[in-house]
Amino acid sequence: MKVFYSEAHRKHEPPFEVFDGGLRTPYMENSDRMDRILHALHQTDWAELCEPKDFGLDPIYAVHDKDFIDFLASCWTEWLASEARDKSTLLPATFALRRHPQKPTGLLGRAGYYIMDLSACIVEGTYPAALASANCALSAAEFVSNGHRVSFALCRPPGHHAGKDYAGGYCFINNASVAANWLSSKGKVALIDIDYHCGNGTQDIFYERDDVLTISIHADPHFEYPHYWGFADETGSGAGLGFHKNVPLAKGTDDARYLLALEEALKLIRKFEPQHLVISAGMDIYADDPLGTIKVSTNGIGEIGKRIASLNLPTVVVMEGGYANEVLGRNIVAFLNNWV
Ligand code: SP5
Ligand code: ZN
Repeated sequence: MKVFYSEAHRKHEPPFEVFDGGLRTPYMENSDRMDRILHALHQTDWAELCEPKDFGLDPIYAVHDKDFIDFLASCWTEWLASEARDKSTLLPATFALRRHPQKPTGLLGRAGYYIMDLSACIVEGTYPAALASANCALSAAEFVSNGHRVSFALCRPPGHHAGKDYAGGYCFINNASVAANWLSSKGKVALIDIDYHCGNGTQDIFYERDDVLTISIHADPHFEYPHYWGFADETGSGAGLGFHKNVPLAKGTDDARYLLALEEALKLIRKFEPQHLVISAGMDIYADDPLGTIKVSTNGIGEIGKRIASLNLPTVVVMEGGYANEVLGRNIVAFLNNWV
């Protein structure tokens, strides 16, 4: 299996994030995650690592506002030139609610406009890492569109919380959405998001479209981040009405109950008859994930992969979250094994 991966992520290593209550915590979305996955992939006899190709900015502008990408490109230099005392990471303390159309010109005003929370911390290497990560997803999509049945985009930073014009939840550019949109020029695309958290950015990007079916299975936003998206009654709008599906799950959801929710999603995908499938593959549904409350086992993750693979669609697997670093490699291999 081709695995598209870039070392550029290593320079995106924010020193901390801020949890609810103001608790400064070491950044959970760290490069050790990739080292664990790389180690596990090297133990297999099927993983073939490849450098991504550079697709330029056009496929990124096709899903994100140019102003937002311009902000990501310039904010670090502006941050260093600013008056801030601690410049270790760019992190605003005031956030836009989007109820008011004003976009201020100052750096912190734009930062609070384009970032939704305290876990999308920006450092010098963030923008190059985010671009390389999107190029991994695009390279994986191109490979599959050339007639192969599967590829894995080992993306870091992840992408599914990044919307048209905002970053959030460790995500800056929505890799899976960039890939799905690129594939959509070749026919209908289904995107299934199994990360523990609702894929709000993906929902935002495709909400009004009927050519990309988006489905997210995740912890119920009544108790879990990202809190304001992911409810079952959000089903798309305009032409996209009926082409988005959220499946919120209760705390403690086990393998059996998860698989029931998955079957519901797979039924919709079969009915949609897409040309390609993109999977936002977060591994934070795992029982011992430090950010999760869902209790899916490694066997369960294997079974989820098996059932998705049984759709028999050309498939791009895109890495999203997963923070139980010690077992992250084992879990992603259990998932991908179904395609080899
Ligand atoms: C890609 C991805 O998985 N992003 C997740 C971002 C979550 N950020 C908010 C974390 C809220 C932390 N709550 C603390 C629970 C500790 N038990
Ligand atoms: Zn997640």
